[in-house]
Amino acid sequence: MKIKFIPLAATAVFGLATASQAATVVINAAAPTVNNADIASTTSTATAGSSTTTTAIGQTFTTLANVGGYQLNAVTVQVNGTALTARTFNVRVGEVNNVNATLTQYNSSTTESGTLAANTAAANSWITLTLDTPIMLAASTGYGFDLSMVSGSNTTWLGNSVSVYAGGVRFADTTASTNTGLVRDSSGNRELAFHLDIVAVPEPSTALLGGLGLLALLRRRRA
Ligand SMILES: [Ca+2]
Ligand SMILES: [Ca+2]
Repeated sequence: MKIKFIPLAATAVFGLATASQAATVVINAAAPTVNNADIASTTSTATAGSSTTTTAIGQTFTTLANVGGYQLNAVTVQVNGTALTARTFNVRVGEVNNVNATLTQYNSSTTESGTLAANTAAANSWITLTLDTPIMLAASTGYGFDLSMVSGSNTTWLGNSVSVYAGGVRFADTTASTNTGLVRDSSGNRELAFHLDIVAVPEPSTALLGGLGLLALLRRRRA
């Protein structure tokens, strides 16, 4: 009887591995609240490029200085449009060498896909892609994220025609379909309207050693 359960277990594990690549996608009228270690630039004055199956639109950003680093949970971008048909996005996140470079590429990146159901949104709504597997970010480091289409209509984003966030810049990557990592700044000085849900990671050595030291001290006193 036990042998019969092995294929079932293998199927279950495989299913979990596949699901880990799927982001959850929702749309809201308002931008998420900025709290914890979130990085956001939520003003918009103009359209800021369209994500297609061959063009990714993204934004570079710079993490703050927390020694333990950060965890990126979700990416939110402001969309131009109201009657949105169902569509599937690729959201890619990776480290870059220079957040304000005119031509750069990801040193490494990870991608998840997520589908937005057809909806009628309020004007200038915000699409949030919550990552199935949160991404760990190092302190004081340049990163970028971008969005391209897997299927469905092209999606046009909103942003600023001038720089309002010093830690990065909007970019377009016309090689998104091959995911080769070439990232091109399409305008030089513009911003996506974006929000990154980020929490600081406690420095593990300090917390762990502090706890162990206290425990050892208590044990010594009791002895
Ligand atoms: Ca900027
Ligand atoms: Ca947050």
